[in-house]
Amino acid sequence: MTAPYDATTVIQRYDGNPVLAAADVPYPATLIFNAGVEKFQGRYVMIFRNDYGDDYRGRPKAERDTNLGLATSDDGRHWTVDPQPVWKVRDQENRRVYDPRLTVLEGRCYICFAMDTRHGIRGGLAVTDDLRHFEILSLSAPDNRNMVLFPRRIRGRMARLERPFPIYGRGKPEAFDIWYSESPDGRFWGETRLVLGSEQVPWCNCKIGPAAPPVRTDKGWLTLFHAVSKDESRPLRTWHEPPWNKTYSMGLMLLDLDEPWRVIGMADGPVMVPQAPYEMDGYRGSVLFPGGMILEDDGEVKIYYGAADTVECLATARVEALLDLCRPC
Ligand code: BMA
Repeated sequence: MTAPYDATTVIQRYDGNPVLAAADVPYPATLIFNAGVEKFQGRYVMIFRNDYGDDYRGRPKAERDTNLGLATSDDGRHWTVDPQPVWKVRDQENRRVYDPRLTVLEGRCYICFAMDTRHGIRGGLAVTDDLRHFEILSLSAPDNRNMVLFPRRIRGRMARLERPFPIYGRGKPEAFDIWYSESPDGRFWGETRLVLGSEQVPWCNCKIGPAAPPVRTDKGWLTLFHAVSKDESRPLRTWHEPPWNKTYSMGLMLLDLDEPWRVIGMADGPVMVPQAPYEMDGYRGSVLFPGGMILEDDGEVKIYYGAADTVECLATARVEALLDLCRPC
């Protein structure tokens, strides 16, 4: 699959990719990916997923585990990892917390995450003031994940995008969609509405899901999403079994500022597809999984993404160019 226009002129990969990999982490680490990134308390902060305890190269599974680590940076490119992981959940019911997304709202740092439990996958929201202690505000009913919180209230309420997985009701497997909900306090969620159905993304044949928390511009909420195409006749490079055949690309849409469940613009095709060696080859090759987007004062947009479920990368673009890609709809 290729982009129908030269997306490489709009979004540029950072020459120093990956920005974070297992070798940069001072505790047991194997796969470092799917990070949330924000500017908080005067610096860039990243909370990343670390899958460890095995080499993930297809041997019989050893003691696999997941924790979340913290990295900080002055320029968003060079990162220093804290000496210890900052969050891990493992008890009788809850198996792990992963895929964090960060949003600063009214001076506090919120973290959306997925939680694997014995009874399904739950999407959660927690808040932290020091990036080391996390107060869980809510956990959805299963199955739901890929939640992202808007950095401003909408109609006076907290607002999020989310991706439930309706396995019986959609008529074909993994036709999952992006939804919107609101909450007065981060604990109670409702007013749920459909934002984008996977069938509205003609260049993917499987599921879609929220990526980075939306970024506010004068024209609307600039919103990345991930979109998955599956081709069983084309096994992709992977370190794991069974054969892997899902390509994760980046889509881009514009949501209405006041009614963000309304899509007002959309890029015609993927704005970034896996191409670089570190995106094609890894635990699950051909995966781009964006989790952070920062709009700088000078109009540069930094996009942070997990590549091949193995490393964390950076790409940049101009905000005007991204907005131009979003055709009115
Ligand atoms: C999704 C999640 C992500 C992962 C992606 C690609 O379903 O599990 O954590 O990055 O698949 O493997």
